Amino acid sequence: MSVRTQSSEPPESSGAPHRAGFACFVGRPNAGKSTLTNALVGQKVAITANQPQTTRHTVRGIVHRADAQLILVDTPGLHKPRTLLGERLNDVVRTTWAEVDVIGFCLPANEKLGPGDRFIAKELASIKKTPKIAIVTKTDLADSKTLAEQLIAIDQLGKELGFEWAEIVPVSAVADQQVDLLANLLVPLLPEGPALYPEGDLTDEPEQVMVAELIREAALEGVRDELPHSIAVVVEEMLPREDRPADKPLLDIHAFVYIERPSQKGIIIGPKGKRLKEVGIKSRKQIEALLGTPVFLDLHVKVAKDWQRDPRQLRKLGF
Ligand SMILES: Nc1nc2c(ncn2[C@@H]2O[C@H](COP(=O)(O)OP(=O)(O)OP(=O)(O)O)[C@@H](O)[C@H]2O)c(=O)[nH]1
Ligand SMILES: [Mg+2]
Repeated sequence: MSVRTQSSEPPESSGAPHRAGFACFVGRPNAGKSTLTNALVGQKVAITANQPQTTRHTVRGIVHRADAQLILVDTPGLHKPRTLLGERLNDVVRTTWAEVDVIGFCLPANEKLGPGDRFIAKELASIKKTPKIAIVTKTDLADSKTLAEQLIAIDQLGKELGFEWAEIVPVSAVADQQVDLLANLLVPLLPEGPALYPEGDLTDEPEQVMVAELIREAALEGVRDELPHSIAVVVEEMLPREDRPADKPLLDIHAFVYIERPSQKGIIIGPKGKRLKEVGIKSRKQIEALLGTPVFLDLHVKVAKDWQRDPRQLRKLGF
């Protein structure tokens, strides 16, 4: 077993061929895939939340280095689907595996391997040609004994399924431990080639989608049970306000927060609209930081009955 625990040398700036390619992060919901993607990119390109199934589509984050361009494909957590949306998300993940140069399987350090992890590992075993790195996430939440046991269990899991991990890397995205090392280990597994995205692009997410995601992230905070899954956000319009002087621009953003049942409306809006207002303030700040312009955010709540199970509604919401 080779476990990486030391920082490796920074990449040589000359001599080595330039590499460019794709690495995807897979794992159970809530394993820390999106947080790790953001840490590697150095900016928030994917929203995160302390709830399973936060990510609902693949998000590409781009890491630019002198020696390589590493494109990270953050995928929705793989899980047992209970709705049509869940099935769609799993399909997205499996399609992605076939297209990437290396797969990073994320397993939290502070949770024992479970049936969900084994299920994913088994599927990974069938993808023979693609190198697989096991990434032990959230190491700041585990003591050294727990971490050591986890590393052994993961090594064992590979052996049981008849393959060897290309690497096993413990990281903490939150404490910024070994995140650079992970990048250094992923890069050599990419094919040689020129950059695939323009310098400076950190993601290929359209602005409108990023804005909707930031609103959804704010709306997810503090909601429980089934409600997180019921929330979807669509930005209908983003338009610069007319009649504004050039040095005082304002961007009008009109967005809808969708829920599945009328009974959920009260929770999202809160007493006297307090909660929705907070969601608006919080996400507006993030949107302004992202777009670099003052924003007027107009948020409305709408019911899209049982949208997670309805093919027509799913299409309307972009799935
Ligand atoms: N302490 C600690 N928490 C982390 C770390 N990485 C992620 N988390 C937390 O774990 C939770 C889930 O993180 P996400 O990045 O949203 O997980 P995910 O795997 O993308 O989840 P899905 O999109 O639902 O599949 C969030 O509350 C994160 O803040 C870490 O390195 N340390
Ligand atoms: Mg995610």
